[in-house]
Amino acid sequence: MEQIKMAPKITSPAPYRPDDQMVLASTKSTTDENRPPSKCGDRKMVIVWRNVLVFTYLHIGALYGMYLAVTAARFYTVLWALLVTCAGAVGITAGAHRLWAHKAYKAKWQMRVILAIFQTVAFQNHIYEWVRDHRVHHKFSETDADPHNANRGFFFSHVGWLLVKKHPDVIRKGKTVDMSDLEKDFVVMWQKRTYLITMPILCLILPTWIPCYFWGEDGWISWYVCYVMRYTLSLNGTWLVNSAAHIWGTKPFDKNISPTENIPVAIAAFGEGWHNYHHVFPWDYKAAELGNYRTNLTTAFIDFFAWLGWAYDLKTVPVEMARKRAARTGDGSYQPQEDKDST
Ligand code: ST9
Ligand code: ZN
Ligand code: ZN
Repeated sequence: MEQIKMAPKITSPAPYRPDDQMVLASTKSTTDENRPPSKCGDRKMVIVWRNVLVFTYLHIGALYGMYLAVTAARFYTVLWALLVTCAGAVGITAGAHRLWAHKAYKAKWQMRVILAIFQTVAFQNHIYEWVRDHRVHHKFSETDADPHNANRGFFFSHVGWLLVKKHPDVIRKGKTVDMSDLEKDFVVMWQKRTYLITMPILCLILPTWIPCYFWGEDGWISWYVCYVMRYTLSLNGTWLVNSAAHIWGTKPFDKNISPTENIPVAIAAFGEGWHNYHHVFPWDYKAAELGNYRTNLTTAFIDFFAWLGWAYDLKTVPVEMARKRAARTGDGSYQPQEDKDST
């Protein structure tokens, strides 16, 4: 396992740099500074009603799906929904996030194909678009150029950003993000080209059809449990990283940024809730200081593939470097490793 002794030179994606904030802040007028955070300048938000309708249906349908899951669905159907949730989740966390957005490790093409299939199951846009938005989020965190800017409140950073047109800064500053590594990855580009066909098959049709064909589940139940409920809950698990883990929790590594360490989110989002650490050290393949599998299922998944030889060049941050950073910029909540081990 590769241990990085010094902050590695990463050109893309740029890790969070306080200078980005400062440059942006210095170009703002005093009026901009004084504006309440919930408003987006003088710009009128353009609501995308198609998305409002779709997400309203999904959330009402998910409640109905939960009701069906406990009252009418077969046991295997619920188990299947759980399995599909896990596949989609690691497609996002181990694939889109840690591998493609942050290059925290390398993967052989066989593993990249599996991750691309799983990422398609999750339907959170194709890998290229997901990574572009995420790199922009890290580079321009908590500014108008951040697609889900947490300064605009819980609702906006959770789901609101998907219900309105993007702020022009997201698109303008987003163009400065280097995506050439993904453009060279045939798996990513193939998924992008075929997404409109593969996504409905892998996210909607197969998850619904398999319970009907193999164990005779009712089509209506399967649709609401294995697609609507499973998909909507997975989306909310992911969105909590952008909302809750940017609002509530401790900041042991950098108190000057909004991302936090949030244990419930870490569990719900397969290990992506150690978000203060992640914004400070985005290249760590664990997206957390320690490799505790209970709160970081994604790390277990990557470690398994590393054991198989399909994942390699895993990047980590030495505990000593994290400790020094905590002492310099943390909020005082950092616990040295020995203390954590004893809890
Ligand atoms: C979803 C994504 O849910 C969730 C991501 C969350 C990330 C969390 C990260 C945390 C870690 C991971 C945790 C995982 C945990 C998993 C646990 C699971 C249990 N840079 O977008 P358009 C340009 S998606 C540069 O249409 P509008 C570009 O030219 C849900 N340029 O903007 C683009 O054209 P093209 C499913 C950019 O019109 C053009 O602008 N998906 C950038 O303002 C137009 O782009 C949906 O529901 C950029 N960043 O519309 C779809 N962005 O793409 C929702 C854009 O051709 N989206 N450009 O190059 C939409 O409908 C629209 O995007 C919109 C904005 C209405 C929101
Ligand atoms: Zn974040
Ligand atoms: Zn990230």
